[in-house]
Amino acid sequence: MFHKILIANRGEIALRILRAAKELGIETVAVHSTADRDAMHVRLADESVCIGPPPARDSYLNIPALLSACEITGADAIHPGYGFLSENARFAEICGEHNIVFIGPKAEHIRIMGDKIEAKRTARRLGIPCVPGSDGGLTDDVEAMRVANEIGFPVLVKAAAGGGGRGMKVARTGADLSEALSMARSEAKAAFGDDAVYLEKYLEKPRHIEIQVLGDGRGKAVHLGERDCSLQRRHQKVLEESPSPALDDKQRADIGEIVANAMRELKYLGVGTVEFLYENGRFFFIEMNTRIQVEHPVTEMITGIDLVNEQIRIAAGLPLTFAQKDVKFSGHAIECRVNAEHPETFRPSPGRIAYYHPPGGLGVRVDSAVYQGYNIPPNYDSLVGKLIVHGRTRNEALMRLRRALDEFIVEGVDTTIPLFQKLLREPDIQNGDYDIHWLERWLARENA
Ligand code: MV4
Repeated sequence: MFHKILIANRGEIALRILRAAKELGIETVAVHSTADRDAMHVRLADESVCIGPPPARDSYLNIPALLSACEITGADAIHPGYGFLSENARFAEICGEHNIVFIGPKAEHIRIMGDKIEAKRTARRLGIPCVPGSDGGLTDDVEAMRVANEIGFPVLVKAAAGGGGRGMKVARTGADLSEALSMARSEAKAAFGDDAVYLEKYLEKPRHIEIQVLGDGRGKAVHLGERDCSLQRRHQKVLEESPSPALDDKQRADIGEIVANAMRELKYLGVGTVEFLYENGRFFFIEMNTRIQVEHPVTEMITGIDLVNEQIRIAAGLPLTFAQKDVKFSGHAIECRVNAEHPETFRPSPGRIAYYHPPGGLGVRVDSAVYQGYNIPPNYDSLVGKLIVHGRTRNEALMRLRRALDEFIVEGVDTTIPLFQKLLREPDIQNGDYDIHWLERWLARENA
């Protein structure tokens, strides 16, 4: 097992990793920019190293600084968290070249899944159902038109180097297609330095359902159920829940088994999330994330499995301590991402937290790294914390979430707590009857 883990991240996920490491008896090194000097994970870590000024490119993305911090502290592993370098295959390789274990998947799998065309090819080869479309990148507009006529309009042009909604263009007719192609290519070139694009049938009103997987890298893998992440705004998840209100147990077991088998075949190592669009009873693979995700606590609350603990153990070469038959799902969990933003305009609201009182009680978890007197810096994302609740049923979880939100006091900055209090009064939310566009439609009506 590792002697010392360097946590190459900040905020709540840095604290989350620190907690898992400490419970495994592993020493922790916190790295921070000058803006995060007073961060909670810095205070709680065994050691800390300032790795640069606030801009991420000079600190949390600064590979030489991170490796130097490992060198001077003697850390033998790095946990990248999510965002920053967590899906940077080259960083994973560089860690290996310096005999530092990258706590994450094999670099080759990070690379494959980072190229959305390769990811789909691999998913298809592994028997995972995909959205109909081009089987690779599009060489020219003629081929694009041929594929579009085959699969039928509307179609979606996507960037191979994209993901998370970046570089997507809808074409509803042939006349729209060439413009959509050229816009997608130029945006992809500008954003990612790679203008490769591919085509998919555009699904009008899907849900976003993702499957959590865990593999030991040697052919054993399990799925840990799904998370319904359809409530999103500008491709940022706002609320996630498990199980999905749209699925029954057979659908859950079927798609879970397909994904688990695919990860066994791939010899996938560590945690991963296989993303699907779900429409009219069918699943369509869109992407795979090769990192721990913000919303992982939803899965932890219904399975009782500590995903970061498993990540660290697997990276240290230990076997999975359970098989698929041992994974039991219990109850219902819902997560709200509480941001320091205005609840209607979403304008970021960094600054000093004058008063902070998080909710508690049975089935309530708050994953946050803020505290009373903490100054939320303007340099990074605006996450104050994740409020996760668990209940025996979805209705119990909803009631508990409503109660916990009423208890959650954060003064000194705006937060999106009022947004959630309003959202939970909506019948569609209470009924679980929403798709990926529901939230933006609702916000447009509410803030009109
Ligand atoms: C799609 C789609 C409809 N049809 N692909 C957005 C981010 C990236 N994960 C893929 N995304 C989408 N891909 C096809 N063929 C609609 C979206 C999409 C979306 C997906 C999940 C959650 C929120 C979304 C918001 C807008 C568009």
